[in-house]
Amino acid sequence: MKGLLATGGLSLVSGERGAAATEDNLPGLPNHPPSERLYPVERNAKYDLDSPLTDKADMFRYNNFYEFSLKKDVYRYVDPFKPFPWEVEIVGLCDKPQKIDIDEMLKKFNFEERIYRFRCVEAWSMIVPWTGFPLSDLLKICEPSSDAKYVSFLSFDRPKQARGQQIYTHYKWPYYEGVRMDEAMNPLAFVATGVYGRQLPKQCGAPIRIVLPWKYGYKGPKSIVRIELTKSRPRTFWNDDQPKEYGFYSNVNPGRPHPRWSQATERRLGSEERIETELYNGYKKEVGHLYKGDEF
Ligand SMILES: Nc1nc2c(c(=O)[nH]1)N[C@H]1C(S)=C(S)[C@@H](COP(=O)(O)O)O[C@H]1N2
Ligand SMILES: [Mo]
Repeated sequence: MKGLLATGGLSLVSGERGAAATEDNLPGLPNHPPSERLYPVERNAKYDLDSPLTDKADMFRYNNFYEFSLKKDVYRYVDPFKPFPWEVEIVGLCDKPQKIDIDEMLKKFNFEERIYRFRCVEAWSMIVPWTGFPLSDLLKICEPSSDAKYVSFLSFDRPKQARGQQIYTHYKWPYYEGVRMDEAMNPLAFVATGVYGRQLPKQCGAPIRIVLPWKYGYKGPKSIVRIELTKSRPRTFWNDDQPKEYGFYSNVNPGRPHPRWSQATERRLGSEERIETELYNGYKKEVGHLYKGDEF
């Protein structure tokens, strides 16, 4: 309820564009000084794009995070969520399973900024400057065994802090996702702790989320607490929920319509115009070799 007043009330996302988006009225920003001191970090020129960045005021208000709400008003409900302190445990088929704290990650990894396209299965998209490090860096410190063929991710389970986990009981909480090991080790696969040169806001998956820009957005779980290396293919939240609509791979593919809508075009947040969706979200050069092309 607090969000209603704190964020300027009922105006729609598009109505809020152009309104002075000062740092103070951006919702959901956590306050964690050790992590705050990291930002901003240097942009990696290899992952720059010609398109203009999505307005951060839009990105911070137009979210999917079903742990809080099924509508595009997640930012109004994230107040009780406490993303610091936070540990991620890495378990399963590896020589050095471990728990690692966000503050330790800040010291251990080389953080960079990368601008990626982002495509939701609902056919909206954004251009986002993420801060983080390659997922392969995180997996390597655990020394995966040769029989680790898949990587699964688990989000938090805190019904007291996330109202959606109390009221949307038909979902199998906590949120879980997974990819093949070679997908996880691809240089594009990214672990984000920040966005727009600061800590991730709560509604964007603070303090740590997975970003796989060639897949639909739901393949990148937010606020993860566990990573597991497995021999067999893990189950995934949306595939378990609607197996005909959401496959394990879920690579962005304009030629494969969702059973209820086309995937040929997308709407960039902040615009009404529709643009053509590209195979693998435009990252064919980077990830095309991983697939035959008929994966679902
Ligand atoms: N834990 C969790 N992760 C999640 C989701 C969710 O509901 N819960 N939604 C997914 C979907 S459908 C999308 S499109 C992106 C949205 O990220 P954004 O809100 O930062 O744009 O988060 C993904 N990760
Ligand atoms: Mo999505």
